[in-house]
Amino acid sequence: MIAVEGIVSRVRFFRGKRDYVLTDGKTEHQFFTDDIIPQGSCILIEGEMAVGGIRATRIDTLSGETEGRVFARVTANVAEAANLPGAPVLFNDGLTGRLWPALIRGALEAMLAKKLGRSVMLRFHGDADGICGAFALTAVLPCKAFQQNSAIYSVKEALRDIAAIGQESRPLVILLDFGSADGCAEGLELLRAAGIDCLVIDHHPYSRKDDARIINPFSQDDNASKYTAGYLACEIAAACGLEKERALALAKIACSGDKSDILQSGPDDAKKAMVLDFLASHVSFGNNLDFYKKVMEKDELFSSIAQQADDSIRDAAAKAMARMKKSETGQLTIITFPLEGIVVKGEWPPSSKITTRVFDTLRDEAKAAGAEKPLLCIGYTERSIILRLDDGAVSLGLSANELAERVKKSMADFVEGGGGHAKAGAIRAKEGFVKEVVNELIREASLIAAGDKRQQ
Ligand SMILES: [Mn+2]
Repeated sequence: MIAVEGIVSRVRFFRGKRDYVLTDGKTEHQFFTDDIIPQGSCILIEGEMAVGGIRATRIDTLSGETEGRVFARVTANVAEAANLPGAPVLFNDGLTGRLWPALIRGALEAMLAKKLGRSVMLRFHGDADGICGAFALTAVLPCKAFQQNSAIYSVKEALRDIAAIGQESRPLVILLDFGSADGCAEGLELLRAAGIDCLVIDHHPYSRKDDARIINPFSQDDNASKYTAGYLACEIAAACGLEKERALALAKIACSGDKSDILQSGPDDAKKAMVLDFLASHVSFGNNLDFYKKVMEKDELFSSIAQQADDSIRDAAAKAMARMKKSETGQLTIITFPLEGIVVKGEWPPSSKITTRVFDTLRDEAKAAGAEKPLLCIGYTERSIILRLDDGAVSLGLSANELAERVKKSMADFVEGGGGHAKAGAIRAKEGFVKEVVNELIREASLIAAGDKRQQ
């Protein structure tokens, strides 16, 4: 007689009969029985060896402490067999090194989920960063993947997911590129109450830093958004065995889409990111990944979409330039333009892309005319302000991030948030106050350009 304990990881129907796979994380046992056993069950079987596996004569469902013990052993066995790398595979700096234990935990969770045949639902943010991360994760872990456009995982969405997979085998929900904001806490709590595990891979500022379910570089540093969620997902996928080249290629597109410079993305990555952003802004909530895969695989389709995406940025930029205002202080040229009526929130093209295009166009024109001067471009909608600076402006002592920090302090009642790098930044103003903030930015920038560098 044979006795084995473990978790039922596969159920197969074959010629009117069921056969099962029982795993302890190291060894898989095939067995069959007339009983109906749900996938994910933790059981002890006794039986005899027969053709096609163990013929079970007795099956006990394990619960409580015994189940906990078996589950822990399965986890330990998977971890041992996984041979996970000791350091980040794609980009190893101080921060990713410190984040590595959390990333490894995510990788182990994914490997375990695959081993146990868990029902996994992946909700990815609808942009290049989220989509590339989802490509990477689904390459190592079978998931049902769906796009999410809102930044908040609401109670409503949690209830929908509970209805969708709550009854399945050891359900797991993964939120990618959103999910750590405080506004998501209630939704996540509901999942937990429904017995659904969850894992959040995100790179937005958050406050619940003791939540072990959240993998987020802001746990290590307050200025960590450049470690994008897509990059983190690629790092996890690489630890799970995704070929390094493929993981790196996806991570570069993800970083390019989110304007992160950690991986030296090139023009090809930027083009792919633009196409994904363009597509994502055109498809509605709940889209799965197949559509994106198809476009990326078909060269002709990809090129024609890239062309369309680019044309609409060009058209929007032309409209914005027809409205721009110019002011000059010393060497610095400041261009401002309202994007009201040109940008529709959530649609293509976004204000950041239009502002960048105006900025590039003006610089190209100045260069062609041999009249290059330090340039600051400010595009704004009802709520958001986009800043672009060239090297000349930076050498005058200007920085988009610094400007954002200044108005956050000097206009605390008018500004909700903002930040960025030296040459690019964004500010969120409170409703009705965007013009005041833009005027203050012009004033501050003019002061600095006029030589008032002591404040830096
Ligand atoms: Mn992102």
